Amino acid sequence: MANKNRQEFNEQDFEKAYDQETSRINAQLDEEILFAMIGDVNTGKSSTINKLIGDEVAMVGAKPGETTGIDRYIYRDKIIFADTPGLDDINNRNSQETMKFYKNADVILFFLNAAGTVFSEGEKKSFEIISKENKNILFVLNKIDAADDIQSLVNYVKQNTENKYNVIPISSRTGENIDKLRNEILDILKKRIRKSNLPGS
Ligand SMILES: Nc1nc2c(ncn2[C@@H]2O[C@H](COP(=O)(O)OP(=O)(O)OP(=O)(O)O)[C@@H](O)[C@H]2O)c(=O)[nH]1
Ligand SMILES: [Mg+2]
Repeated sequence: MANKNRQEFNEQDFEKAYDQETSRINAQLDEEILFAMIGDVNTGKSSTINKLIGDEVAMVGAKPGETTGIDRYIYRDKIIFADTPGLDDINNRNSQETMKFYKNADVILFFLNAAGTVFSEGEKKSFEIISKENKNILFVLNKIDAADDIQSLVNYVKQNTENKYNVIPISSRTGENIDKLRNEILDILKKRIRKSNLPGS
């Protein structure tokens, strides 16, 4: 019990530090940065938005195809998370909307379900198309609470993408590694600030 309390305390502390850091970064950003949650249905895109924002803003459902349109969530006025319909939504029109939308994203969080077929043939095809247009991709391997041997799943994704992209294993259910995902997002944002401060930019 004492341990649990301590962990909760640390999480709250971390949350506060993260809030302050993102506010500071937000003030230094010249333009809006859009993070798009992209991936097959049911991979936990909406659940992860809720964890990142710290509130139940996005609808989550066990039934695939819960998110039916592009939903923008403003985390800070220049830091935006966009939720999207799954790439393999049986309602093809919803998936098509995502395949149009990802081009507007500055950063793509490409979601995979650790408890399903990780980086399936369908996902590989979507990834090929998307990565041709936009290489700012971060893989999010969600549902690690419901899977075994996470490291080999991470390795599998890396091997199939020439080791070019980071893969963050998380659970948006238990909150495991959400801090890692947040840190990765902070790093991406900090690089943006540095870029815009370069002479001539
Ligand atoms: N075990 C487990 N279940 C999860 C996790 N994240 C989400 N889920 C469950 O997976 C289901 C789908 O979650 P959503 O967040 O709605 O997934 P989505 O990718 O937004 O799905 P669509 O909107 O249908 O494309 C829900 O039943 C969630 O409770 C996780 O980390 N672990
Ligand atoms: Mg959704």
